[in-house]
Amino acid sequence: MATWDKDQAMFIGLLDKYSQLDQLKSFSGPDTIELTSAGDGNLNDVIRAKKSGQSIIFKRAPPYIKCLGPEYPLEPSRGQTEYDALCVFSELALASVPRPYFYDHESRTICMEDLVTYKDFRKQLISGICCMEAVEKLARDIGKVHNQTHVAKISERSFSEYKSKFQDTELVKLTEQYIFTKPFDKFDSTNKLSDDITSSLSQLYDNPRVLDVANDMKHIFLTKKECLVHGDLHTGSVMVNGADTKIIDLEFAYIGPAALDIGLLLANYIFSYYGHMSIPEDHDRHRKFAQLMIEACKVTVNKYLEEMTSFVGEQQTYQDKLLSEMAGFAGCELIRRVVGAAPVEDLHSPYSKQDALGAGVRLLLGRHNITTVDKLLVIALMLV
Ligand code: ADP
Ligand code: SR1
Ligand code: MG
Repeated sequence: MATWDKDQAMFIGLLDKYSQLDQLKSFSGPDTIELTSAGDGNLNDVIRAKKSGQSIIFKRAPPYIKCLGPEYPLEPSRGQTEYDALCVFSELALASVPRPYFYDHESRTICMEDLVTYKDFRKQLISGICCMEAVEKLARDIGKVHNQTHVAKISERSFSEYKSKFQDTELVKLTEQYIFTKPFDKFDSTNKLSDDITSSLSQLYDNPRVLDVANDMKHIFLTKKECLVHGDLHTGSVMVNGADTKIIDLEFAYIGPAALDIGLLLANYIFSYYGHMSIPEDHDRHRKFAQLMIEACKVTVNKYLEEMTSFVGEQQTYQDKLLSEMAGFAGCELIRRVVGAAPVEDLHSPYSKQDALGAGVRLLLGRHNITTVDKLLVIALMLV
């Protein structure tokens, strides 16, 4: 694992600068701190700093897309959005995110609580570990934030304030490109079209209806301004500790459609479903876990809707549309993780990739007939 020892002086300087913060008191002084990598994300460096048995996290943004390389520039001030979103989430949904300590403009570094006892949710799901209370809490936390920032719920003035704080940053453009555009262009050079999915690609690239619906979803993503959304809510953006969850990686936050976060999350439970269904060894155990992922999707939508009670127009019509949009966003996420630049580890076998791609295509084609989570699952997973 990488170390950041060459950056000692810089981090010690930062801790000195913010030493008036209570949470950082034990880090002040000139002594060295131990710096190690806390994890591997697609975009940023996440660094754990330890001193006298205490630890904190620094998150620093390189001026490019880390997983693609320096030839793909990306605005490094994205940490400001993440810090602002951390503050709003921790206020509106108590204990939903790591506690934010500071954002330092000059060095473009966020400092936050170290979730040292928590684990990457995606990795837990891959290992076959999932606590339904955690699924429920996650859905409720997202519901709380959406509900309390919703255009139909808060004053025009408060909504405008959120809109000016969370503008469409370069990260929104990145999602537009890497979820809604590039994966649907078979000639795009950033796509990762592995040989084991070649035979499945025609259902995507040779069906103009699929490409049209993906384009509709892009339009909704860019224009529907409903509430503050996380913007990149895959299972790697969540850390778990038993029944508790923390949402991380909020740099994509913006004012967007309420359906986006839950749509992405459902797709990620479906990755786990297909990942486990395609493991031949110990099949009964993996099948059982896959069934739990179906339950996770249902619990997610139901608990989310218990919290997210805001609506525009007539309530049932609004909710039907919300579910249909969730299906569309889930479809785009399912497809982009199979063919696009940022794959997921859950899909480890040719079958699981082909199945996820098929589910994505079916959700896009069927999205206008989907108004419940049960129907979404029947169509995605071809349940009978
Ligand atoms: P990126 O923006 O590059 O995707 P993430 O915010 O997703 O980075 O973080 C990458 C990894 O770093 C996470 O998967 C997790 O393992 C670790 N990590 C991030 N934030 C924290 C935190 N507050 N406490 C402990 N580990 C963290
Ligand atoms: C090049 S796309 C990188 C991806 O990583 C982030 O976590 C987002 O999901 C983004 O789409
Ligand atoms: Mg991440």
